[in-house]
Amino acid sequence: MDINERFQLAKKDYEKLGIDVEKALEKLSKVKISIHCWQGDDITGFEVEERSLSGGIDVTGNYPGKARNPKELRMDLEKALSLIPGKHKVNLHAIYAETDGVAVDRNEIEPKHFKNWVDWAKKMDLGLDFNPTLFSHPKAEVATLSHPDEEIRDFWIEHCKKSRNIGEYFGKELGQPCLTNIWIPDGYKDIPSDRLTPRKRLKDSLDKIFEEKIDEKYNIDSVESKVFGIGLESYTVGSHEFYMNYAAKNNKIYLLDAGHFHPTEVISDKIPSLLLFNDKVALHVSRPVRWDSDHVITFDDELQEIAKEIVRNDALDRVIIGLDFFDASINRVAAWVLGTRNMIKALLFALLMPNDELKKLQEEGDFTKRLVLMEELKSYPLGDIWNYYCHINNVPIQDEWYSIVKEYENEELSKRK
Ligand code: RNT
Ligand code: ZN
Repeated sequence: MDINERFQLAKKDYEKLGIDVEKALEKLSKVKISIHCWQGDDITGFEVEERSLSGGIDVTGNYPGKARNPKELRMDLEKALSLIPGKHKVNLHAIYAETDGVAVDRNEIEPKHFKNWVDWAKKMDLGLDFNPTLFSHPKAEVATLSHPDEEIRDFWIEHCKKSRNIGEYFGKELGQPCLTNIWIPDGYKDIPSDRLTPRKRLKDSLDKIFEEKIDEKYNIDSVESKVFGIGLESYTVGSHEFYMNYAAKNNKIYLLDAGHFHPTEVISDKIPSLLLFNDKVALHVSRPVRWDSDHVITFDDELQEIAKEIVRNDALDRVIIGLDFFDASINRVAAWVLGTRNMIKALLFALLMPNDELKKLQEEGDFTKRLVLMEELKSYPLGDIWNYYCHINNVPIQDEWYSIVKEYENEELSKRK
């Protein structure tokens, strides 16, 4: 039986549950995932000065083939994108500026340093998102936007302002808004004697950063919270409550990273609450293993729950889905492809559920049938619908994409020293 025949049969199964499969695929095709560029080079970037990764995050592994320059990074992204169904966005960090060998400090970055990315995005029909980089820099050793020294704070405020202008440039050039996301590593290793003052300074810095009004047609802003980092175990200035309140009061988007909460706390449960009070919510979908380890996302329970909360609350256009994982112990192109395909597949899984029926069962108190249906759906022929979706989007089905990545590894990645 070929892909089409299997699709037709599978469709019948879902139709019995009242699901319109074609409509689900149509919806899925409109979803853009923001694919983070930093999986390709272990968050190294292209700055002229050699700087090691800081900020309490870590990339482990030394699988060969890490991208060493913009040309390689874009080439690797192109390979990954050719194996992922749909049209998406690429998420950049400020450290991916191209400055022609000239040292340009973070407070001096300009749109022109991202022209190559924009030209490439146009050629590839991609959107771009952006992040100021407030780590891996000598001025970020102690703190950034909450630093006690005003001069250092101003440096980082300027960096964030410049970043928003770059976001605006992306939006204008590419005809779709850029999400510019602020994450800072500020915090303390040990018990603080004052939790309020650094937060006051962060609040004040953010107010300054957002003073300039930028048309939301071009740039939208988000703020990302965290609970701890390596070396910052006891206190994080930009905590969950801090940013959730800041975003709500200032009309900014709150960004939930799946790895930034306590080990048994999940972001899926937070999505509906945020949707009730905000027009938009942003995500960094990641997979924490015992800590914020940023493993490649798998098709696990939490990924499915995240997708379900987006889909059944009809929020595919209100939840901005970004990915944030970085594994250097496996083929980096494979990591991108696998993680992004899993995200899309999880959305498809959620789209192929009788969500109205399931809600009704809960309202009626029929928890037995609710559980039965949710469990049985796990072995419905999702794979046949997924293969068909890949097929009509001209990308390989099942694990067939892997041999293409392997070939790319043999011919390209393995030759990088
Ligand atoms: C760090 C945050 C942040 C970074 C990227 C590189 O814990 O998740 O989003 O991963 O900005
Ligand atoms: Zn993140």
